[in-house]
Amino acid sequence: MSNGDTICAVASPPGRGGVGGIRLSGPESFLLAERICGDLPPPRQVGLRQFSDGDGEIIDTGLVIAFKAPASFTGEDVVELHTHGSPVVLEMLQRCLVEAGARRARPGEFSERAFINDRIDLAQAEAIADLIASASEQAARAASRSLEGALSHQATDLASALTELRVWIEAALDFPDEDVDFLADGQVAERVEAVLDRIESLLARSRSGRLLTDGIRIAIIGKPNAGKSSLLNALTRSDSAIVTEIPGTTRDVLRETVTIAGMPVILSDTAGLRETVDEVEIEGVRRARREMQTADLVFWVVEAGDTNPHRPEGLNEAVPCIRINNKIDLSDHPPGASRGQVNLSAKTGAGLKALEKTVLETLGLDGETGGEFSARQRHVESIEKAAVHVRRGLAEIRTTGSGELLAEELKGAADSLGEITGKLSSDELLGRIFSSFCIGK
Ligand SMILES: Nc1nc2c(ncn2[C@@H]2O[C@H](COP(=O)(O)OP(=O)(O)O)[C@@H](O)[C@H]2O)c(=O)[nH]1
Ligand SMILES: [Mg+2]
Repeated sequence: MSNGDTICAVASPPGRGGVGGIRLSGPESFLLAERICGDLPPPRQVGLRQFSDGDGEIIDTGLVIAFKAPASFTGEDVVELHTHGSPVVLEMLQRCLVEAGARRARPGEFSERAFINDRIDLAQAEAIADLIASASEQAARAASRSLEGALSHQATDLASALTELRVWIEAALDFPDEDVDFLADGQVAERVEAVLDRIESLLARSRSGRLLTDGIRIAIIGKPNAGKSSLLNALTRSDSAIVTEIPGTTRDVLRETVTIAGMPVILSDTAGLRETVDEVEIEGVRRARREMQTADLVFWVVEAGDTNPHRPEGLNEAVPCIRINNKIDLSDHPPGASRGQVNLSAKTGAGLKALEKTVLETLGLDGETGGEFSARQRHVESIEKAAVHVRRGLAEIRTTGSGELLAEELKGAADSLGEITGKLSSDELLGRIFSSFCIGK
């Protein structure tokens, strides 16, 4: 990761548009930009300039802004050139910059430099990518809050609390002659428990945040003819899935993206679960099972008249499941939700609103705290690891009374949380994260 050179990239999306942008970052940024547009306006002020190539021929007229290090996105000297949004103009200008000595940036290299120069931490850099990629309003708002540091601050606060606790315990171990043996008197366990509560709470909220970033994957499963495809169509307000009265119509997994109360949702309609000799259907059933095991949530669709349906085999205990009693227009069930079940009619639409509400409740995305900040699977795993360490430490102090082992686990937990902000991340992990960004970011 050399910080010495000056990088440039088109920062606007590919294709034509009203405005296009080129970004430069590094020690030579001002010099290189001056070659193209003459003198620069004072830092952070917009200047209208003509952009010319190496022979002095005008390519375009546009706006230029310079940012003096360290008060810039990357923490280095940065210049932004705002041109007309023509891919040809942008490429011509970029070629001039490269001929003058700039290097084309790798994907995510601007964010990487911002991270290296301590302008943002790793979770914030990821939030920029997630904000740009956000598929719904809630997801965008959540990513924006993570970019402001909502996740980072909580992870950092918890890591500090763990470290403080560890230092306190280590001090007690170093001075064993004190009157009170506080390691044995339950005080320590109480304090560790309090921190564990906070970790569990952050974990739950990060799981919700992860759903916003990746989209909530919901698998619709059930027996043939229960109305799975009809439900998909009702929720997407389309006729994407083929609906017939012939059992076994759906054979492959069909995915559709919708937003439910502002949340991005990826619905998958699957083949009805049944024993069959049809080779295509067997594969379809296999795919349906895989889908329900990897989903974030399962819609188990049954016919409302079916009073004692068999719970599908292989339903992963860890995946929450909402039982949907469909076709209530044919029975006398009232529409609505009760006890994790929802009565509805995919045909008339009665009860669909109650289903949407139940989805949010089941995933903890309702109310004030739902979707507080965006998160990634990587963050969820780090917090899970931290919780495992703390639980192990707690068991240690309760069974063996060992303060040393508890202190060790608390250190492990704080280190795991440190991975979120990148304070303690390997170069390999950093490389993987930044290279998944787009160029110019
Ligand atoms: N009356 C009524 N019929 C429905 C409802 N939902 C689905 N159906 C019918 O049930 C049959 C099977 O529906 P389909 O969506 O293909 O079921 P799948 O096999 O589970 O995908 C079709 O004839 C649908 O029109 C409903 O809510 N009410
Ligand atoms: Mg179907």
